[in-house]
Amino acid sequence: MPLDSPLTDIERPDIERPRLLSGMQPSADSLHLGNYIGALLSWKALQETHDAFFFLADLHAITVPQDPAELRANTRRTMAQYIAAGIDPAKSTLFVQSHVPAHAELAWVLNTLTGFGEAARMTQFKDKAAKQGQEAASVGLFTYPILQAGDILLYQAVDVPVGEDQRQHIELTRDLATRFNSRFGDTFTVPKPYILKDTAKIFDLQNPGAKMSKSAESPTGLIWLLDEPKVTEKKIMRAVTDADGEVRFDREAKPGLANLLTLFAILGNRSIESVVEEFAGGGYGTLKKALAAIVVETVEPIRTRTLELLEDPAELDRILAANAEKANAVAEQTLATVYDRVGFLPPLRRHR
Ligand code: ATP
Ligand code: LTN
Repeated sequence: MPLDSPLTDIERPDIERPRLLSGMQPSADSLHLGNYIGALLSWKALQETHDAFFFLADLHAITVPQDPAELRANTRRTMAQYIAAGIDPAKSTLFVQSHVPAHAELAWVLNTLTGFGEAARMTQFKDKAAKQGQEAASVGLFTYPILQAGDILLYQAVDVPVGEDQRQHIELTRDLATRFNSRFGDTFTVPKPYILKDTAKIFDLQNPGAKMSKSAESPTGLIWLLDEPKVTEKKIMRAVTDADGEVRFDREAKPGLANLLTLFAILGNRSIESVVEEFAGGGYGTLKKALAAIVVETVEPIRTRTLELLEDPAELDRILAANAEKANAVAEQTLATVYDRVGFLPPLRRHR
């Protein structure tokens, strides 16, 4: 560590409220029920116990082609859905990634510490590149996990709640943090993977072998948070089940029904056993009807609140600006330390 370093005061997370960070890409105009259950519900609970930072990963979104006007609109809409779903900008720091220039700046430094082979092992890149055709995939898509590592390390986050598919990116983040710390002196908190339980995984209503995902082939298997109640009801009533008609939980043999029971239990805040007990002996139709009512009860207030928030984009932008200021204050401090540690000459003044 440089002994003459003027920047040794690294902000460390408050142990009482560990620092937490997570984000999603604003790559659709509505979030779906899988995003709500797999991410937003747990984020909402975690903001009570953690010093939480949640952001919209717009820098990540452009790693695949985006229409500029749509990206801008989707970013506001997704942010409105975070707030409508209960992420409170007074409790959590809620911001847009591109409003904090340090993300791109730290990513550059981390790029120089990442081995080419190391990056090439990331399976999400392989999957996404295969979808587009290897030749069409951008270098940005290749370095996506390094940008993600920077997101996490800038805030000295301890906990990073993500789905199982992101585990490899968190491992890379840990490796890069450890590498930087041993080469340049203790700078980054090494984050812990905080993998959300697989029980929170929601499957496609038409294709229950696949997770509910915005890149699904058909929209009928997805419940969008911004769907009208009638549409939601219809999608649930038409959900694929099986022919034996017996209400019991069996993920392997009865994946469609298992998904409906999981949704019922999570949104109704009860155990799967109690749902099975209540509906055993009845047909799937009765279960679906009751489930549709619970889903609408959950989703409708989110839809209404989102539309309300979107009526006042200036207020939304004001919230984002205030939160970006909080995020920038933390991120700038880490970045300044990193720049110093790698040996950059201090600028007389930062140009923003
Ligand atoms: P894509 O189709 O581009 O992969 P997606 O709809 O699967 O998108 P992501 O943007 O990858 O969603 O994920 C955002 C967040 O939502 C992540 O935290 C992820 O774990 C969670 N999530 C996404 N789909 C589901 C699902 N079906 N069940 C539970 N959680 C989910
Ligand atoms: N890759 C993540 C989104 C994401 C993220 C992050 C999550 C970008 N940067 C930092 C946690 C921490 C995804 O696709 N779900």
